[in-house]
Amino acid sequence: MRLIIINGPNLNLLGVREPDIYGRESFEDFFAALQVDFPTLTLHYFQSNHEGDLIDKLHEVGFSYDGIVLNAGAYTHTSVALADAIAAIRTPVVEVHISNVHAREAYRHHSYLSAQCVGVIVGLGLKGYELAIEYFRTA
Ligand code: CA2
Repeated sequence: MRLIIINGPNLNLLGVREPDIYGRESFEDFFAALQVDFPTLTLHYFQSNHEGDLIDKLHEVGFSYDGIVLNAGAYTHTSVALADAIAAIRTPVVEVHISNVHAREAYRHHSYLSAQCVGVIVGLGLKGYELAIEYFRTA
C-alpha cells in the first residue's frame, strides 16, 4: 500500500517555531518514526510552500496512490483551486490539522477542502497523521 503525506505552507518550520501550538518535533523526525511504526506500508512525504506545487503533487499521485494525508496549512482556508484538485483525483484524501482550528481565529474555522475529503482529523497534534495512516491501512 502506497500512501503520501502532503504538507503545505510553513509546515517546514515544525519543531522550530511556535512550539506551544505545533509542538517541538520536526516533521522529518516524526516521519522517520512513522516509517518504523508502519513497516508494511510505503510512505512518502512532500512539503511545499507553493499552492501550484501542491496541486501538481495531488495530480501526480492522485491516480496511483492508495491514500493521501493532506495538511494544506493556511491554503485550507483560502484555496478553491486545491479543493478542485482533490475533487478531480481518484485517490481518497484525509485532511489533517495539528492544531484545533475551531478553537482558534474564526478565519480558520472554514475549510474549502473538507467537503472533498473522506474525513478530517483536527487538533490531535502529529498523532492526527498517524491516525489518518491507520485509517487507510485498515479501510
Ligand atoms: O493546525 C494546522 O495543522 C494548520 O493547518 C497549520 C497552519 C494554519 O494556517 C492552519 O490554520 C492550521 C499553519 C502552519 C504553520 O506551521 C508552523 C509551524 C511551526 C512554526 C510556525 C508555523
